[in-house]
Amino acid sequence: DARPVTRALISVSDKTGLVELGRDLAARGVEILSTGGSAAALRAAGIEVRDVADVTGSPEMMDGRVKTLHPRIHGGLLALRDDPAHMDAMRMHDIPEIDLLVVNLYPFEATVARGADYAEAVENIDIGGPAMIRAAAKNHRFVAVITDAEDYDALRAELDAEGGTTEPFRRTLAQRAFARTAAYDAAVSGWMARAIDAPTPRRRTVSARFAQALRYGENPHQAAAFYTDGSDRPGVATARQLQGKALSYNNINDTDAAFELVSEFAGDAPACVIVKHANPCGVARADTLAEAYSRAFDCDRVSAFGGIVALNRPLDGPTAEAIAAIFTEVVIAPGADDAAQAVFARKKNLRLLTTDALADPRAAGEVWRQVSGGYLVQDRDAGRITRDELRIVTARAPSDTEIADLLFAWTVAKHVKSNAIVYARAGATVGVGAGQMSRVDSTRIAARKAEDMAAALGLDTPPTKGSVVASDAFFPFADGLMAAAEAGATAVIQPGGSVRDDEVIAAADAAGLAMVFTGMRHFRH
Ligand code: 93A
Repeated sequence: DARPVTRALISVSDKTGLVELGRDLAARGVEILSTGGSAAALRAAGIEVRDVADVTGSPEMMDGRVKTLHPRIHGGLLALRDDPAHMDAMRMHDIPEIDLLVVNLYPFEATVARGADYAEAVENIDIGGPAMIRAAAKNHRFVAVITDAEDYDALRAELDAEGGTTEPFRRTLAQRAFARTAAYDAAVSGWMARAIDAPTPRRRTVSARFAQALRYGENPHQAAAFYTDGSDRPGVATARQLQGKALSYNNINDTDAAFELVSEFAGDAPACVIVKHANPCGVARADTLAEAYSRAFDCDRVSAFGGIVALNRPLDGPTAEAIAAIFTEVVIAPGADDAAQAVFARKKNLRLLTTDALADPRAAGEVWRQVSGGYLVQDRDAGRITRDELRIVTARAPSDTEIADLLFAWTVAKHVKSNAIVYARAGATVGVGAGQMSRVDSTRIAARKAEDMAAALGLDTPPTKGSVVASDAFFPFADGLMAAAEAGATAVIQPGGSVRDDEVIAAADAAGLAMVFTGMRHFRH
């Protein structure tokens, strides 16, 4: 059976919905205790409030650092109502029972996100709020605790239906409350790890905030949800969805892969990435965005069906027309002009996401992955190779055109699941081999897909003729390299570093290939 709410303590930084809630509680005859700013906002709306300072007999002090940290408050939250000794203590020390606590914390995450300095971030670490939240949540047998303005409606519904708060309701709220204080402290320790430049792997917990429930996970029998980490990195988590159905689990994963890759081409010519199952099946840059899309599409038209498209500049009308001509799941771009939005408006299901900018591929960050019984954490692969860093290892040096294509193919290969082989020509991929257990298989698959496309497009030579090839890790034997040469590649980019490099270089020289070593590997599993 429900416990009535006679007294509530309200102390909120985010004042959304505060006045409505206060009015509603006052109308139900609830006595409201409140702290400085919250009390002022309620009073300004004509709602009767008692100051916490009046209860404690002690003023708010030290710039508000000490306002609710007092036995008259914590006693009122923690006392067991069915324990006579606790009730005696309450009477003896003049402690009022608090039945409902409404607190949301100093906006630490938002303060850090807008780039506040160290001292300001520290000042925004809430102490009294989490202490009260944890006290009320511990004592959920008697006390209800609300930590998010989004739960005010649920509280009103509960009070309407039950005339008070029921134990299952209070338990749900208590669980949420502990989730909130845990995420809050994780955000604080994560910020500090960055601020003091703690070495990786950093000793901290992950700060994940529930963002939305998803219809299902990778498969329909798996329940799923999306959590955000509070970072302001442009991408799928921070994008605006302008139209289309809700994103699915796989959509989010694939859109992330597409956007991270296209962001490598910031400041470059118009570029387009098409992703299927987290691997690019076509990447191109060209004079116009529409042409980049069309060339990316021509890499593998079969796989591009139902794909995710990412662009490195705002979506325009002609590109939108071309994309809308086939079934596409998601389009993500740093903006979309009116003409493009008008085209997509005819495709109700097509999801269109826009970001404020591209992601910075060089920015530091962490990547987490779960294994049974634990998590692996590593720095994001922010490695990039410039032309000057390439080491030419063959008798023939690559031409300028080959160099440009080699760097392009290398960038794409970084975003292809290992073993990754990418053929490219004139700024577009022409064959992608992904995720094979042997490098030579990836090499052959990429070439075969290129042949299939040539047949479908009615070309007499496969587009790998005269292409360049990138390999995300070294060729352990000459066989993979020879397979690429047979497919028609004329130049090769790879990390080097195999014990058989000499053999591989000799095979390249014998086939007249130009080859460069990057000295950097891009495994992606
Ligand atoms: O500085 S605190 O850590 N010390 C406290 O005793 C305390 N009590 C509540 N911060 C404290 N609060 C926080 O103040 C609450 O968590 C809430 O975020 C904020 C509400 O302040 P006001 O009502 O003055 O706007």
